[in-house]
Amino acid sequence: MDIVEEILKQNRLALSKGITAVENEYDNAVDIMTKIYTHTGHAYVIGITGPPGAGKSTLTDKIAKEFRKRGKTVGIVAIDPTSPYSGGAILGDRIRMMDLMMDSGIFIRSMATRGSLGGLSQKAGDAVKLMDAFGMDIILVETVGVGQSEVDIVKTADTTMVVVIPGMGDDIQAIKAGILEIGDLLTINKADREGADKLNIEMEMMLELNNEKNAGWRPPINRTIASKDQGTEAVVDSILAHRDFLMKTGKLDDIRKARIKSEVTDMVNVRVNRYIDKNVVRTAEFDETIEKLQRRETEPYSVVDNIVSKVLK
Ligand SMILES: Nc1nc2c(ncn2[C@@H]2O[C@H](COP(=O)(O)OP(=O)(O)O)[C@@H](O)[C@H]2O)c(=O)[nH]1
Ligand SMILES: [Mg+2]
Repeated sequence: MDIVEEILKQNRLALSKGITAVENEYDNAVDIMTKIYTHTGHAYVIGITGPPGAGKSTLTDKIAKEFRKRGKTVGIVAIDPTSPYSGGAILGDRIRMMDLMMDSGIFIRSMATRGSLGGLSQKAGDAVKLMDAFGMDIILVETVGVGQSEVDIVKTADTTMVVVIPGMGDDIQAIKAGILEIGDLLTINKADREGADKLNIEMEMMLELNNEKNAGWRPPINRTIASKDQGTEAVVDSILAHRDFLMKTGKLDDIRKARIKSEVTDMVNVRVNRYIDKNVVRTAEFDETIEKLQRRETEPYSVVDNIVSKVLK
C-alpha cells in the first residue's frame, strides 16, 4: 500500500506502519516524511514532561479523554527512555492501549528507545507529523524528565506542561531551572498526597522571582489527582488559554517558525557532517595530515583553512 496516501485517508494501520518505519529507520522512512510534510501543521501539539512516576501517563490519558469530550481527535506519542523493557511500563501501556484503542478518535503510540535520545527526539517529531497529517486535532507527547534531551523532544510542542508531585524533596530544586525554561503550565499531580500545599507555595514563589522573564504569560499552577480524574478539566482549560495567548500575540507563528528553522538547520548539519566525515575525516590524506601535526611539521590553523576552502568549493 502507499503508506502516505493511506495515512491521509485515515487508515490507522498505515499510520502505525509509518511510525514503525521512522522509528526503525527503514528505507522508506525518508520518502514517507518527504511526502507527508505539506500535509502537516494543523494539529496543536502539547508536551507533557516530568520525573518518572509523576503520573504523566495517567494524566495524559485523562487529558486525551477530556479533549475527546470536547469533540477533538487526539494522538498520543509516549516516550520513556528510562525503561523500555521494564515489565511495568509494557503492561501499563497494554492496558492503556486496550482502553483507549476502543475509541477511533484516539491513536496512541509508545516509542522504544533505540540509539540515542537525540535520535529519539527527531523520531518523536516525525511521529507527531504523521499523526498530524492523519488528521489528529491534538497531539500529546509524553516524555520523562526535564534534562536537555527531553527539552529537545519538547521543542516539538506548542504548549509544554511540566508535571511535579509532592514529596520530591530536593529534586524540586534540581528541576527548577528546567521548569522555568520550558513549563508553560505547571501541574502538581498526586495532590491527594501530603505536601501539595507546600509545593504549591514554593512554585508560586519560584514564579514570582522569575516574573519579569514571563513575557505576558505567567504559567498557571494546576492541581490534579490524575488517578481519580480530578482537575483534568482545569488543565485542559489552561492548555487552551495558553494556545489562545500564543495565537493572539502572534507567538504561535513565531515559535513554529523558529522550530522549522532549527529543524532544517539540524538536517543541514547532519548532512554536512556526514559529507565531511566521508570525504575528509575518513581519508588517507587526513591521516597523513594528523601525523604531520603530531610531528609538529605544520599547524592546525592552515590545515583547517585548507580543508574548509576545499569543502566549500
Ligand atoms: N496517589 C496518586 N497516585 C497517582 C496519581 N496519578 C497517578 N498515580 C499513580 O502513580 C503511578 C505512576 O503513574 P504513571 O502515570 O505511570 O507515571 P509516569 O511515569 O509519570 O507516566 C501509577 O501507579 C498511578 O496509578 C494521583 O493523582 N494520585
Ligand atoms: Mg509514563
